[in-house]
Amino acid sequence: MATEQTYVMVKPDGVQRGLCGEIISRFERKGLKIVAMKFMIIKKETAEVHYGEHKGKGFFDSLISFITSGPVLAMVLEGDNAVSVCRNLMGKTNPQESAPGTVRGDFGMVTGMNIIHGSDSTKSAEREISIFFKPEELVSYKRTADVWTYE
Ligand code: D4T
Repeated sequence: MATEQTYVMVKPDGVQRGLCGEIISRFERKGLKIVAMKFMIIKKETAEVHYGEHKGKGFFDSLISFITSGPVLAMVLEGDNAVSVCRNLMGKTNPQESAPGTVRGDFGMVTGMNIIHGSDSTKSAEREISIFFKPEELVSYKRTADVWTYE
């Protein structure tokens, strides 16, 4: 089993639209384990580090001002292949192309307000988790439901 941790974040539009509970619930019901969670307003400098790969692109400034415009709900989720499992639950970057049943497919209309972020690789996950969480904020525990989740 390839147990991974991934960084998932409900963006300011998702928070403002009251979707935090719905989104957490989807990940929980899937079988992912919550390892850490934090509600915060991201500082501009931190947002620029997080989205560093997009620096210089046309949408960079609006992306930074959007992601810092209100609170986000940041979390670390764990499970077998958690990175790709979470990306599949989120849907494509453009919500108009996301499949129904995904978070973006069910709730979003435009790429610039696509409700949720999730790491796109285990390398990105490691980097993003370390930007938003201290190692001691990741909670290590045994989840009894795992015996009914994994063979
Ligand atoms: P994030 O990183 O937010 O989970 O989104 P994705 O991984 O699905 O997509 P991304 O890195 O390509 O884009 C990051 C972020 O920028 C916004 N965006 C993206 C935008 O406003 N306009 C654009 O043209 C693109 C490509 C949306 C997500």
